[in-house]
Amino acid sequence: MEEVKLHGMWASPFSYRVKWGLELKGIPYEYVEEDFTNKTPLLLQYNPIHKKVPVLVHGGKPVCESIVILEYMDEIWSQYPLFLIHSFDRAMTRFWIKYADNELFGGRILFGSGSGEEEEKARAEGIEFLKTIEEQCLGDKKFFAGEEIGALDLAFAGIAHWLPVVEEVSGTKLLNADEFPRLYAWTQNLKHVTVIRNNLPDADKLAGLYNRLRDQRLRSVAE
Ligand SMILES: N[C@@H](CCC(=O)N[C@@H](CS)C(=O)NCC(=O)O)C(=O)O
Repeated sequence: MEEVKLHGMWASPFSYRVKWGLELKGIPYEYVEEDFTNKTPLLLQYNPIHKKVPVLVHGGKPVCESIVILEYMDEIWSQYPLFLIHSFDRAMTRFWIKYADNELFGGRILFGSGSGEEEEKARAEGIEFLKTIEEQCLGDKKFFAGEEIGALDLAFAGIAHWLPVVEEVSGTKLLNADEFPRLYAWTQNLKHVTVIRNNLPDADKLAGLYNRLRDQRLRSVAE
């Protein structure tokens, strides 16, 4: 089997999408941790356009962008398909992932200019986003992909583990169990899946990082 390497970063939900995909498929891989203040020359060589993680290197060839990587993995390793089999279902999955990846409200709440107005707008958009995916995408299913987790669950996992940290650091509650019972139940179901549970960044460490970055951002805006 050709060598598989994953360049990632411990706090990056995009890196975890790929890590979980590899774990679900049972693919042995070497993990390379990237430091964003001192990226490895290999990362810059593999992803010269965006210079971002994750990058999956398969047999020396780099594949970039988490969702492109997951699709590639399904084509190369057919066990535990992450995308659904039927073309229509696959198209819907891609649609919702694109929708989610355009919604960066968490980043705006945490690392915006700190203005109350901007945070309130990001919060309102976040709640609208959660409502849309609960009603129109999750419905009454256990997981977004059905009975087992799939690409959509990996793509939305930020809501289950990263969002609570964003809420804590910013003091802004979005995912209320009373308001979003089905989505909240999904976050619990997801965190019970062994591969997810065993591969999550420490929430306190994540909160420490987000606090530092938020302070830096607020100081630079104040200057
Ligand atoms: N659309 C990309 C997003 C990847 C991304 O934003 N990666 C961040 C970490 S979460 C990164 O590498 N940032 C490094 C930097 O901006 O210098 C994907 O899905 O892979």
